[in-house]
Amino acid sequence: MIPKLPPGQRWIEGLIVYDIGPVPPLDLQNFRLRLFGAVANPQELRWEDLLALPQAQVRADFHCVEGWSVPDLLWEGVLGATIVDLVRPEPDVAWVVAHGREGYTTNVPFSYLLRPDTILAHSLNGKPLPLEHGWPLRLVVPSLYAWKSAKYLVALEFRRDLRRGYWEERGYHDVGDPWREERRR
Ligand SMILES: Nc1nc2c(c(=O)[nH]1)N[C@H]1C(S)=C(S)[C@@H](COP(=O)(O)O)O[C@H]1N2
Ligand SMILES: [Mo]
Repeated sequence: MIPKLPPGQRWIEGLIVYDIGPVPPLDLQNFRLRLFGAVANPQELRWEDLLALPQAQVRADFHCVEGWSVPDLLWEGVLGATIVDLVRPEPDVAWVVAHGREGYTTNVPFSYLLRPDTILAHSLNGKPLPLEHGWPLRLVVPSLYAWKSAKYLVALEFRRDLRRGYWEERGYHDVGDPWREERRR
């Protein structure tokens, strides 16, 4: 497979870490993933609940808005579509806000959560997620710029209206599709 590069991007070998601030420590026993908002069946999943859901693998390139792209990463976890089946969002849900445990947020169009390569990943290239890449769980949306792939994921909030996340409030695009170069709005 020849990887394809979105406009204005260049390939690099490995991920560059970006964090808005220090990340609180976590014991997996205390891990909870809250799935809440405009859904019929809200959830608070423990680590073992997450692992009991159908598991999937996704191979995808990763595109950062700063201009670098990393080819061919292998993520493993639970597909966004599996989460949607579980919580049954109301028909008019249009946005999902992903929350990181250090307070990071990002808004993702609901339709992108259903992409076949969108995954809540606990493993990268066959190993548990390294701490700096989001341990223990990360939302990975390969079809959007990397700031939409929230690390240290602790909640997904299903919304009818747009609530901007950390970078979106600072001028980054609400959708962020690298193929349309949606870097800023
Ligand atoms: N929780 C959280 N997720 C985050 C960020 C963050 O600061 N906190 N930074 C985002 C940005 S701006 C980028 S470019 C990618 C970087 O991913 P990496 O650190 O795994 O390379 O993570 C995104 N997800
Ligand atoms: Mo970024």
